[in-house]
Amino acid sequence: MTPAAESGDADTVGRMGRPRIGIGTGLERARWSYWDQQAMLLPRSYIAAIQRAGGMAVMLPPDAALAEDPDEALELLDALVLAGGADIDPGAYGEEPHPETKGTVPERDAFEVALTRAAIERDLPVLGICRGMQLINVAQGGTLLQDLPEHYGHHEHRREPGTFEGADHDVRLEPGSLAARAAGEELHSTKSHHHQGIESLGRDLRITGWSVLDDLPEALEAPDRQFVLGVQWHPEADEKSRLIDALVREAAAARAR
Ligand SMILES: [Mn+2]
Repeated sequence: MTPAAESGDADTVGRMGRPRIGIGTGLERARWSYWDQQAMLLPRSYIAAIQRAGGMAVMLPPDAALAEDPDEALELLDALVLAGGADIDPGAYGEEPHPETKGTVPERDAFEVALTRAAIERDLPVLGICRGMQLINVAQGGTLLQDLPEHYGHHEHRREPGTFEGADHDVRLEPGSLAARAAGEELHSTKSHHHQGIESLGRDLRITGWSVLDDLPEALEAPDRQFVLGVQWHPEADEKSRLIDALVREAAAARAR
């Protein structure tokens, strides 16, 4: 962490405005008021966590033109968050869907893969959460395990669909890694809700966190970048987590440079 990131945040924000944190939205059928339609959506917890950390959240819906030219959006941003959500279409890593791989949205996948590759290329700070960590791996040519319960014979990474209840296993973080520095500790409790995970690792990435349950990769990062981090758990759902604050601080420092 640079000194600029730790001190003078208020001055920096006053001069520069809040750091702009882009976050890819889901594309899902949703119901509200009288309506039942396709919607671009995110749980409020992601937006609230970015705002609490001092960032301005900029929602990025799937956009075919941006998938062609991601820099048009990235030029406006100081960091990129890849949120949780639907399983990634296994076609994106050259595999057939497992029966438990459901609700895929290839339009969102293609958009976010393009954004992620371009963000890593220009060394924009990136935080991938759950699906977002898997997406960083796929964007870099890695593959996913499509159904952890089949592979490991347990449901500890997602006890009950739709809640984090009971799935709060710990992860071990590599001492000195970005994951450990951002979390502020090397044994970290998590809010977990996933049934897929990393299989083969993508280019220029390193695994720096593992589940204490089964050694499943739970954090990955790009060691030759300032801040490219993926975590398999949900910091936005955990008031104690410092990960999103770390991203926003990094974005503020990058903005001030
Ligand atoms: Mn897990």
